[in-house]
Amino acid sequence: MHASDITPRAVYEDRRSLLRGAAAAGLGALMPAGLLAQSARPGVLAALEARKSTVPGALSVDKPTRYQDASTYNNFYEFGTDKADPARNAHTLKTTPWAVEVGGLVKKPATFGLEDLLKLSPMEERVYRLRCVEGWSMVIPWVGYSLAELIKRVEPLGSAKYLEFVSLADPKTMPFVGSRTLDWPYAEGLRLDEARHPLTLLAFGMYGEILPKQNGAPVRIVVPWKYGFKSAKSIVKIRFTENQPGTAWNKAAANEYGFYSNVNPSVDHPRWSQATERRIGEDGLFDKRRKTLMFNGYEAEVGQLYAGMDLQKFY
Ligand SMILES: Nc1nc2c(c(=O)[nH]1)N[C@H]1C(S)=C(S)[C@@H](COP(=O)(O)O)O[C@H]1N2
Ligand SMILES: [Mo]
Repeated sequence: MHASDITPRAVYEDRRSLLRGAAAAGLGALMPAGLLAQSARPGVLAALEARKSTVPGALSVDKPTRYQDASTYNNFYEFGTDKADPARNAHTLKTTPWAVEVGGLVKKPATFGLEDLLKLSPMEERVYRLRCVEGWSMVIPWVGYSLAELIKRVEPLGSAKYLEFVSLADPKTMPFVGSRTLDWPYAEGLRLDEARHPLTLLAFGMYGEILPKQNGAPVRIVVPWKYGFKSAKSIVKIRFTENQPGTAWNKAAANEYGFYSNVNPSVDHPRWSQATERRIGEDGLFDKRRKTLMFNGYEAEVGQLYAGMDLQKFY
């Protein structure tokens, strides 16, 4: 690996925002704890070196969202439903030790400790657009490797058709687990061919550093052509199944959130249009909206997975 293949966080940050961050951190010492949690950046996290991905479509040329925005405007309902809640509350999440149990319809079920997962395959940087079902989007340089690498190791049986991803649900460290918003643990699912697609990422970091807790540390998936909620955070279990698994949002409101949840500007959410989106960090005086693209702009890479399917029906 060449030093030039490694992208440090600094390239994503203009000098002014770095200085602003440093000033906020310095001021923090004088502020009451509550205010500190809201304004200080999550601190310098450990570097996670990665080479640039060569997977087709993996390096969006869109300008990355500022780290400050990507790490403070989050959905992670285990820590509250407000966008600012995860950055404020997720510090209680304990990410070491951590293990991911991989089982179900596989030849070689195994529990992978985080250290082993980190070494399973070389780390790559993937700059993905992430489109939330709520109508906003971000561009985040993730660090990880294709989930397909892990799938290979456990050798799925012929009967395996789907994967279920289960997030941690620990009421002691996740204050809103137990709230009535969702059925806990948070669970998501993919069809096996979707999970094996090289763009489906097992992510451990972002912006060249380990994941902040509010973004799903220590390990999450990122599925860039699907609405953000498909990308489960803080995963502790992956199960291979024959039947389509239930998912947290589908159980909460089946008419609003289907199993597939591919980004699709022509299929509206029952309560709002999905035709446009607001890119976080771009708003200001004018609420600039961008046109949402089919499969979030990844149609060339993933369109064939859905050939012949009625996407109005399988939303
Ligand atoms: N366990 C868990 N995973 C989750 C969520 C959640 O509430 N709990 N929110 C989802 C939603 S709605 C989005 S848009 C993305 C946001 O990821 P980010 O905060 O890293 O941008 O995480 C997804 N993964
Ligand atoms: Mo979302």
